Amino acid sequence: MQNLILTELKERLGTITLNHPEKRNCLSSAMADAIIDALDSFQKQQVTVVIIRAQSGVKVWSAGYDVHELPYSGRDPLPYKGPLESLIRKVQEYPGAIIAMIQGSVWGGACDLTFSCDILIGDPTASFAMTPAKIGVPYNPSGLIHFINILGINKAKEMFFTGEPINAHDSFNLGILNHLVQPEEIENFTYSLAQKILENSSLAIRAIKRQFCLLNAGTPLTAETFELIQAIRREVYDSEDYREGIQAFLEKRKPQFKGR
Ligand code: YXS
Repeated sequence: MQNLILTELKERLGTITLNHPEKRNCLSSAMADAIIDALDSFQKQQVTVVIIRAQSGVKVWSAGYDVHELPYSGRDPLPYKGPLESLIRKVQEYPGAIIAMIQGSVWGGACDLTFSCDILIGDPTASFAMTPAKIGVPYNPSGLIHFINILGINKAKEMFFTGEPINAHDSFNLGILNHLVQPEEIENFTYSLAQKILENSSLAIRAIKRQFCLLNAGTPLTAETFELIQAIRREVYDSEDYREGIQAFLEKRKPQFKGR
């Protein structure tokens, strides 16, 4: 089995490179587990900064969740303990800075992954498309909060309702990208920013990141609101449209949604 990711460690700077371009670096459970294991290993070695990237020159940074692994019907497609959600929590809880270095297009759950990183640096080939509505997936509250926090609710709604990519220039203007740099500069720029962080107190960075994460987690929900959200989501992933969305993707055709 090929290595789905490549890892590198130089002093306290780790790098994880997505390495499955044949399947557009889609976030299969195997890929998610490999990234989680790499972060666990870096954490044991007290690695303070981790860069997550794809191979140079790819057109697709990651095509998002592996559609073949979406449950066909009747089960939550994005459960709390699912591979994507576990990976996103691992990134958010990692006791150090995680920088997403983005070249190429980012799709679906991979947007949520990058948005959960601490700093995003992209080149002009970077773009972000949130496509659950194209497939018929209801998404989930913890994911939606990430997009509201970064984009504001209006742009977040447009991103989810249209499923259209946001290009690099607009991503920088919207605050998705911390920095937009030329392809030939992005590696040096990212690594020099990482070095600046490495010069600072790792204890302070860990405490500050934890506070950001707790403050960013959104307002508490009442039990009834939480149950209502689950009922709203179940109506969708129990629907014919959900099954049609997955089938259409697998058959490489446009879905025919019927609203039921
Ligand atoms: O046909 P083969 O075996 O060569 O495999 C093809 C694709 O099936 C595969 N692939 C994927 N497999 C599983 N899950 C995926 N998300 C996925 N994306 C791609 O990779 C091989 C090459 O794909 P191909 O021929 O389409 O490449 P391309 O260069 O022409 O187009 C690249 C993309 C990314 C524009 C295209 O692959 C695409 O639109 N992929 C799906 C992007 C997407 O909608 N992702 C969201 C997945 S669902 C998800 O993330 C969440 C559950 S949610 O929906 O809630 O956001």
